[in-house]
Amino acid sequence: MAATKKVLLAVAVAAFAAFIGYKFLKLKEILLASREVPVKHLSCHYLQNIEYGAEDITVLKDGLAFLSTGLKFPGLPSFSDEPGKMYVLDLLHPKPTPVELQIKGGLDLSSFNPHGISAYTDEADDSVYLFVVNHPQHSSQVEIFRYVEKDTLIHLKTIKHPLLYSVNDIVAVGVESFYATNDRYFHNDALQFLVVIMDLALCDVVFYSPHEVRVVASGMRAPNGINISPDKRYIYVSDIIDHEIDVYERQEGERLVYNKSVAVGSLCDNIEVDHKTGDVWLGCHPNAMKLTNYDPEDPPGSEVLRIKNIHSQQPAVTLEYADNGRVLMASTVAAPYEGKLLIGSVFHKALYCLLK
Ligand SMILES: *[C@@H]1O[C@H](CO)[C@@H](O)[C@H](O)[C@H]1NC(C)=O
Ligand SMILES: [Ca+2]
Ligand SMILES: [Ca+2]
Repeated sequence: MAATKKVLLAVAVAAFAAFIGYKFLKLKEILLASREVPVKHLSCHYLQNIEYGAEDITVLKDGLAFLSTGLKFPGLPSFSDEPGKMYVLDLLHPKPTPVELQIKGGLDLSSFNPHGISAYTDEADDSVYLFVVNHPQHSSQVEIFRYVEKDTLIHLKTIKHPLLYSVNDIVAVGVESFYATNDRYFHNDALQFLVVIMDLALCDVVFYSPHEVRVVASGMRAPNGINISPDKRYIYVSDIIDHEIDVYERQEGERLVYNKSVAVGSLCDNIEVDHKTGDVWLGCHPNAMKLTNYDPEDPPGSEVLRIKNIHSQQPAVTLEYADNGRVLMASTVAAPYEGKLLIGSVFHKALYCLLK
């Protein structure tokens, strides 16, 4: 009897060990832990004044680029004690230089921790609104600003809502409305780690307007970047640990209907869309294990991918830039504008590149 119990116990322990071992293999697969990228450089130089990352960048049709900098995010490196800042840069200028935006209004700047951003131009009067995910004390809220020439943001509103609980990125679709991704389900790190290794798809995309707030897409593992097609008919979401870009069709009443997923083979962060061609540009983490276990001797690399003809039967995914981390660590975003490309990162620098 005692011997049988011992055998059963041994079998149970072995099965549990095998299960944990399997889950760690799964985690290494998710993080692409053994992947190395080939270096593929463009003609680039570092942007001035950007030393602590530019997690998100977006470009208006007239060539003005906005950058969110200095993100502090649990589990990821950060080398500045200062609050985050916003910058603006004119891509039509022969030597584009980021200028810090002055923030006016009631926002607490000492806890400002900007993350995903999105710009919205009101066709009625051409006024520009900048939407910024902010994590003061690691909570989540969305700030809406109006951009005023040349270097001022006027804070209009802070939006907090229980459905906006772990916001990574947003895409504005009106002067006060947007879609947002929640990138994790549990605030608690241990519980969230379990969700990831158990491969549970518990995350969602939320639509917000002053009239209604609701989940519009769910069953995702870790939605990160989000953006919209130039004709505003499709929403693109990067499910970062699935290594896929999900395409949704926008339907009446701001419903999202799943259309398809495009495999990208990398952990893609933010999404930018070329205003003219509709090409989808992705700033990706080629090996996320190197990002979470940050080691300056073996730094996390950078990878920029482009998807052409995303709505066709055969979207083409191409590698546009790759680095092993010696030039740029942990790329998060690639924003194209008429033959130029801005590449931002979690905690490192940002690049200004010429395409072709
Ligand atoms: C996805 O979108 C394409 C392009 O509009 C369309 O042709 C196709 O039928 C859609 N597929 C699904 C499953 O909705
Ligand atoms: Ca964004
Ligand atoms: Ca992001």
